[in-house]
Amino acid sequence: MDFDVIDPATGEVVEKVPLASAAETDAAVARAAKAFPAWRELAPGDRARLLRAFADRVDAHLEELAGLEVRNAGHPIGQARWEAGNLRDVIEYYAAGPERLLGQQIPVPGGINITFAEPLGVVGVIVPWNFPMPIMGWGMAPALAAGNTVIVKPAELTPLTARRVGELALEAGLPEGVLQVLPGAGPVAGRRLVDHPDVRKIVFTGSTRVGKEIMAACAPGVKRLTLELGGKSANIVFADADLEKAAAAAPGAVFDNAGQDCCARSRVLVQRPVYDRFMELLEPAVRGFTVGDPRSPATQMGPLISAAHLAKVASYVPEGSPVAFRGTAPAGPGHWFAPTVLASPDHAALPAWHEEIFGPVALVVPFDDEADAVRIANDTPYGLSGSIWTRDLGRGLRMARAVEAGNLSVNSHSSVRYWTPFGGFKQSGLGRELGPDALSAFTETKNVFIATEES
Ligand code: TXE
Repeated sequence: MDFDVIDPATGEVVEKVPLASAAETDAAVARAAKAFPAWRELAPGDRARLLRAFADRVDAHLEELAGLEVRNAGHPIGQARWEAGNLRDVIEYYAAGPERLLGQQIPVPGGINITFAEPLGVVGVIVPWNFPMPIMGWGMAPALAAGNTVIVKPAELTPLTARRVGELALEAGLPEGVLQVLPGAGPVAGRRLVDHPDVRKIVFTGSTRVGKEIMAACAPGVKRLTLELGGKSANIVFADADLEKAAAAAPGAVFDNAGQDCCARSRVLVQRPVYDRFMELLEPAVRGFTVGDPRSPATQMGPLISAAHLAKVASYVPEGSPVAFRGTAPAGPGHWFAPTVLASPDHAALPAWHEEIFGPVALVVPFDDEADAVRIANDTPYGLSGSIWTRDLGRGLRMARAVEAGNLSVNSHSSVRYWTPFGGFKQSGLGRELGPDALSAFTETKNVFIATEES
């Protein structure tokens, strides 16, 4: 079966991409299992060299990959370049892994005790459509570095960059079967990877609903699993903050990537004494957010990924919604939705307050003090990111410790740096990606004891 890949900015079909059947998925797993022993046994320096060559190959094709993502996902070109660069950086970062994957020698009585970091085998990486290149890299690169073979299943809507990256890996010299990219439907190819007994680990980024299904499906085989799921993060602005900075950063914190970001700070909490002033500063920043042609370097926000997703986002802002102000967006064709800020004393009654919208919609609410802000911020099943704006460093740290989320920033809205761990509390996920520890998420620790006492 073929899938129509659509340019979200125009609604036009870019290409028809064949989707893998369950049998084709099984064949890919067989190829990955066959490639595993040699990849695992490769001298660490050689594995590192191949990964560096892979990163170089991506680097040489950054502009091509960014352009492909503009067409496939509607991302503004500046953002798409960052995404391709992030993929290269992540591969390069983990290319240092093979030579640094160390075991331990632990002193024990009666002998010598050694631990080994053993690769798992075949790893399935199931990728969503919101950041196709970075998220592919975060799963694939440490898995390969640790000596596993990998099958990447991109989202149905966004297979184009992943497919090209798979070709670049082969051009860089990665042996056949070490990295395969398998465009396919979630319930067919994705589910087959999850159920296949020879796939030893699944890395999944996507909706909480499918994440829970996958977690249940992994249980019978006790399959290893990393999950990156949804979010409903808070952006907490205290009265003592640099309000100009906080208000200037707030639109990007939720409207970047058209809000299709699991870290989007879609709940903006503002301390009561500065609430009105903050709204005065926020309004021009939202109205001035540049929405339009993703090919223009000046564009800050592109279209939503699909017509179905546009309908879902729009359903959170029905007629009569408490819209404080909105930005602008092209009328169409394409899947456009203007940046929207809601404000209501009855915010808790709105689905937009509780559910992940995954679109450019923010809700602003006042709070009284630290305890109030913590209570509101933590009143969600999610726990991925959040920001705290204050000039009081003690308060910043107190709040960062009290908010139940995996990635907090103080006086900033950045969440992702590939050198540091990324992942969620509560229903936002399981395990961590990126940073030095992600390598060990792709190994089993084996303990070996050698008796040395004479019998
Ligand atoms: O995600 P799905 P969708 C959230 C966001 C969004 C909503 C729905 O709120 O609006 O999820 O997005 C594959 N077995 N996030 O429907 O369905 C699928 O093919 C195995 C947050 O696109 O979860 C794709 O490759 N795999 C999120 C991937 O899972 C399955 C990013 C994600 O698709 C499968 C994306 C199955 N049964 C959406 N069903 C984040 N954390 O950033 C689907 N897939």
